Amino acid sequence: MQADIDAVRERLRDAKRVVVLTGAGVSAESGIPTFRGEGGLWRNHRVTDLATPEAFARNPALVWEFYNWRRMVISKVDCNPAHRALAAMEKGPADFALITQNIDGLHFRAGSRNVLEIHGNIWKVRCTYCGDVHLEQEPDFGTAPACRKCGAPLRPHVVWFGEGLDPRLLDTAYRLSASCDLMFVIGTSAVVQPAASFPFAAKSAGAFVVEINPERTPLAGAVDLALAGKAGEIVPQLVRP
Ligand code: BJW
Ligand code: ZN
Repeated sequence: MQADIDAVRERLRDAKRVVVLTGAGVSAESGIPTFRGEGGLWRNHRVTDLATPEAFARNPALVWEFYNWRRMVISKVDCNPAHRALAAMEKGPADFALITQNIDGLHFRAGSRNVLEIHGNIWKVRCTYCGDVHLEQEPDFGTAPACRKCGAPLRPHVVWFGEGLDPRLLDTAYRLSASCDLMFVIGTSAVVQPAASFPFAAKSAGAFVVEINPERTPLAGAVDLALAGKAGEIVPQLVRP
């Protein structure tokens, strides 16, 4: 493992364009449950069953309760060594971009700046009618919040299953992936599209792709190097002086 880490440190030193793709595993060590691991249940609902437009149409109050609970959890945790190490990586000599599937905002809190939140942000809400988006930092947002502009129901500004990603963000994410020379894929089960295809875009364009995850994922056979371990333990070793 140490030899692999040293080799990656060397690649990082020489890289011109670095892209990092993160998932829920990066926030796991902050105490935020992942989607598909243990803790991927809320009141006996699979979390992934609540993150859908159908669930919101059926029972918006339940979906809001679920998001209020998550906002509460996130408001009480702190970023961890992996978030901080990625913020440090951005300060290195290479062009750097972080594409995250996480909606918790912890990369920003840790100091990362060039961040694409492709699945949205839990601290933003959007009007279901006029589309107005604004920040709402109070964790408990009630179960039937209404738009201040038009009175229509508000929803979390996140991307649910079956919904399209913001086309501009998606385009930027593909462009970055296909033009980097080093990509890190950290803490994602790599099963949710289109994010799971970014590492393939990077690979096809000739990038060296490193995965960091304690579990084997469907990507493992396709990446150049899979580092088996926790993000909070491995990423800081890549950036320490
Ligand atoms: C650690 C660790 C530690 C633990 N250190 N690691 C093509 C093929 C097949 C299906 C599709 C396809 N295209 C689209 C689909 C359908 C669907 C999809 O991909 N389904 C698959 C599940 C089969 N995709 C979509 O619906 C997407 N929409 C789309 O493509 O639209 C097309 C369209 C175009 C035009 C019009 C209409 C439609 C949207 C996907 C949105 C996903 N949304 C969610 C919810 C966000 C809001 C919220 O959080 O509430 O995003 S679902 C959930 O999964 C969340 C996550 O961002 C996402 C990914 O999960 P992630 O981050 O990988 O977490 P886990 O839990 O799965 O994995 C954690 C990992 O961490 C594990 O591997 C652990 O081992 C590891 N780990 N501790 C490092 N300490
Ligand atoms: Zn409105």
